[in-house]
Parts: sequence; structure tokens; C-alpha cells
Amino acid sequence: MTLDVFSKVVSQADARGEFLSTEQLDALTAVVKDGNKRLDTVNRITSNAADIVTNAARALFEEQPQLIAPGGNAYTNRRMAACLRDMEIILRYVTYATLAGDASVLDDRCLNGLRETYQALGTPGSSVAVGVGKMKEAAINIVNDPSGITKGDCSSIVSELSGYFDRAAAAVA
Ligand code: PEB
Repeated sequence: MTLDVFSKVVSQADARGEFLSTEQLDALTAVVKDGNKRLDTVNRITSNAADIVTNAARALFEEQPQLIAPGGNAYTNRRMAACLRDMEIILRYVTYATLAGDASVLDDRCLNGLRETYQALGTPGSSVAVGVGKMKEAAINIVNDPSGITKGDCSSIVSELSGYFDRAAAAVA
């Protein structure tokens, strides 16, 4: 089930027939207090998505030139386009999970069955994972850029964000 951090806590508490605990309420309070950091993070990645995808793909092909050589998994415009599109889809779901504060949308709508899809296609999931790692580095740099934004501690949202990229990479590696 696709949930955000609030509905997730509600559904867990309801499953046990319990009120929300103090710890849960404290954690949700922190999410609300840091809401602007979350929205800024999503906004920055979203506005730079095309660059993040293109640069990550370029770096991947530099490291693994066999992918774009004749017979490679990203050889021909059709496969190259499919590859860039896949990276963009994964990045898009990472932004959704970051907004929701919960990985379920990423898991349910993107990662579920993706490894098997790549196996069936003969697409190297480990290479996709490397591409995802490169998008992660780029996204973190963009999010941490101190220019033009209120200064503050972004370590918590950045570590959450990294977790979603790691999850995507692990799902296909
Ligand atoms: C997943 N990717 C491909 C296909 C699907 C996905 C379902 C088959 C159908 C098609 O070609 O469009 N679709 C994609 C996704 C979701 C979805 C993530 C989630 C909701 O619905 N080739 C490489 C790189 C890698 C790559 C390693 C990093 O060399 C990807 C990019 N994906 C790639 C390629 C194909 C593909 C399809 C090349 C085409 C494979 C082929 O037809 O030979």
C-alpha cells in the first residue's frame, strides 16, 4: 500500500488498536517542523532532474563503455532512450518517496519486480544500480548547495534521501 509517513503511522497504530505513541508524535512533529527542507529538497531535485539523469548516464557510459558499444545494452537510440527513461523514472519515484517521507510509493510502483524485469530483458541491473548511485551523488550535491537558500542542518533529510537511492540501487543490483 502506498502511504506517506503520516498515514503509515496511523495504519500501524490502528492495526494494534492503539493511540499514537509519544515517540511517534515526536517523530511526526519533527517531520512537520522540517517540512520546508523536505519541500526544498524535492523542488531542487525536480528542477534539476534532466541534468541529474543526463550527467549520471554520461558518467555511467564513461565507466562502462561496453554498454554503448555495438551489441551493448544501451546501443541504438531506442535502447539509449529506454535507459535514460528508466533512470528518470527511478529519480521521479525517489522524489515522491522524499515528499511522502516513506518508501512505499517507490517500492510499490517502481521497484517491485524491477529486478525480474531487467533479468527478463537481459539488462544488467548492476549497471542500473551504478547509474542510480551517480544520480544520488548529484542529487545530494544539489540539495546541499548552500547558495540561494536559508541555511540550516540538512543532514537528516539528506540521509533519508540517500536511503531511497540506496534502496533503488539495491533493488536492481
Ligand atoms: C523498466 N525498462 C525497460 C522495459 C521496462 C523497464 C518495463 C521494457 C519495455 C521498454 O523497453 O520500454 N519501466 C521501467 C521502469 C518502470 C517501468 C524503471 C518503473 C515503473 O514501468 N540499459 C543500459 C543501462 C540501463 C538500461 C544499464 C541505466 O544499458 C536500461 C539504463 N531498460 C534499459 C534498456 C531497455 C530497458 C527497458 C536498454 C530496453 C531493453 C531492450 O529492449 O533491449
